[in-house]
Amino acid sequence: MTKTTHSPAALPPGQRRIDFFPRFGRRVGQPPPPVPAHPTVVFGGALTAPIEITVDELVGTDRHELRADFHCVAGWSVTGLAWEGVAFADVYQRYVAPAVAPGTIVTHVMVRGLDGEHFVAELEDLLADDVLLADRLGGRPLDGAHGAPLRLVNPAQYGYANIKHVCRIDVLAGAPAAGSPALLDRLLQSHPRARVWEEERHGTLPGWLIRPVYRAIKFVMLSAAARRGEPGHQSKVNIG
Ligand SMILES: Nc1nc2c(c(=O)[nH]1)N[C@H]1C(S)=C(S)[C@@H](COP(=O)(O)O)O[C@H]1N2
Ligand SMILES: [Mo]
Repeated sequence: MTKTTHSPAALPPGQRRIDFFPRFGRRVGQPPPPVPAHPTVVFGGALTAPIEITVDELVGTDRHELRADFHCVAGWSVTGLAWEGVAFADVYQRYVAPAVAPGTIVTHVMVRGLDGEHFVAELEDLLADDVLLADRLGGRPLDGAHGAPLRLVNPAQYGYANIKHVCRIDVLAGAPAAGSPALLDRLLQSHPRARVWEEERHGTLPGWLIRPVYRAIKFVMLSAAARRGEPGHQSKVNIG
């Protein structure tokens, strides 16, 4: 599978390398969501009818390995993660495209996790050949910290677009209506494309301008995780 065209030594603008892969994100204060005994993904939205497929079936054929860097909007990057799973594009062609309601042109895709987090991506961004639905990391099944049972991996987009614990994927015929007007949401508003090399950190502010805010968040969150003694902070086994 083809990967990034950027030099392996280079990081996207405003990013700093760290040598462990922390559990991170908005839900980091809560335990990871429990994984059902027989996890499934429901495909819905602009389909003739929703489709439910077991994770085992989804990842069972046409598997790929992907070595890729991971970039969080808060400014940390981990390099050389070894993911395994299936290409999002293959899943889309096999299950979703044939079920799209007649006359509908899919432009966006909403990916949702068992913890309720979601991201809406442009379909085109998810059809890139380095976008996976991954069930393994570093030669082992994904753990709760990093997105069991299945996670979206899109190295070209910030971490917040890499939804963990995937349980639902809805295809949409247009961009969704604007989100919550709450102050915190406006301050940390995601970018609709979230492309790391373009530094699309924020919905309205230039990436470089908002860097210090995210760096402060990174500092607070990584310090708290270190105090909790989370595994990524003692071992480097997951990466490289
Ligand atoms: N389901 C879910 N996916 C999520 C998040 C989350 O809280 N819940 N956080 C996002 C953010 S902001 C980041 S940086 C990455 C962190 O991934 P990690 O915990 O594997 O490092 O997951 C992303 N995907
Ligand atoms: Mo993030």
